[in-house]
Amino acid sequence: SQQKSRIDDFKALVKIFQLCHSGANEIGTKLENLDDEYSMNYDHNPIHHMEERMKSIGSLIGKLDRKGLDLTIENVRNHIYDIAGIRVITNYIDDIYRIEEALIDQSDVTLIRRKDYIKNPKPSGYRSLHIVVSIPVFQSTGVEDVPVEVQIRTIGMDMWASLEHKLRYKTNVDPKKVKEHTGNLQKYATELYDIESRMQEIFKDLQ
Ligand code: 0O2
Repeated sequence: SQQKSRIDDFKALVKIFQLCHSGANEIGTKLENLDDEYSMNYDHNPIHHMEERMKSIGSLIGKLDRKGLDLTIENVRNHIYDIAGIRVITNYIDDIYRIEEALIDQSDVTLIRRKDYIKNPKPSGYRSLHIVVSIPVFQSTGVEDVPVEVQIRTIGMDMWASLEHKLRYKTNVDPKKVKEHTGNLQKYATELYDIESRMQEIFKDLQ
């Protein structure tokens, strides 16, 4: 019946979330291990900290809607890669690419999508490296490959994105002020990038 098929779809969606969560755990462990190894071999921690999040159902529906798609298991499987997301905040700009390379070089990790908003910042000024990797998750019933989105950015890029996100989603701010803040934030994104590049040079010089 229709009721049964809806319950089956719901169960399948919960299963996708559980698999993606396990995938994020696997990737999170790999990233922690890479940071440990760097710290031991090079006396430097590329990772400042990490944040893990599962997409909310509201945000999932919103994304499908923006893509003109219904909430079906097929559409979630084929079009949504960020059910599980890990944000990696690095100390320096070079660390972003170091972490990316060391992660995708691992034999069980496959790069399935890459957007470099550092080389090509968004018009807002947003900078970050977004990669989607696929990782096998081993279960009692067999193995399944699942996607995990990894956003890698520096402390400065993260600080900027948090403030800009706040501005973007505040609805009770005077539109004139929003315009002014938006313009300033665009400028500050470039300035922060310059400062972080110069600080990296000092760090390299000291290493
Ligand atoms: P949530 O709920 O955390 O996901 P796609 O995956 O390409 O189909 P999209 O939305 O084009 O969809 O992906 P994009 O733009 O590569 O990455 C979306 C995420 O990047 C956002 O998550 C933000 O976390 C971040 N982001 C992208 N652009 C900006 C920006 O201009 N400013 C800020 N502060 N963050 C940005 P969601 O979808 O908002 O939320």
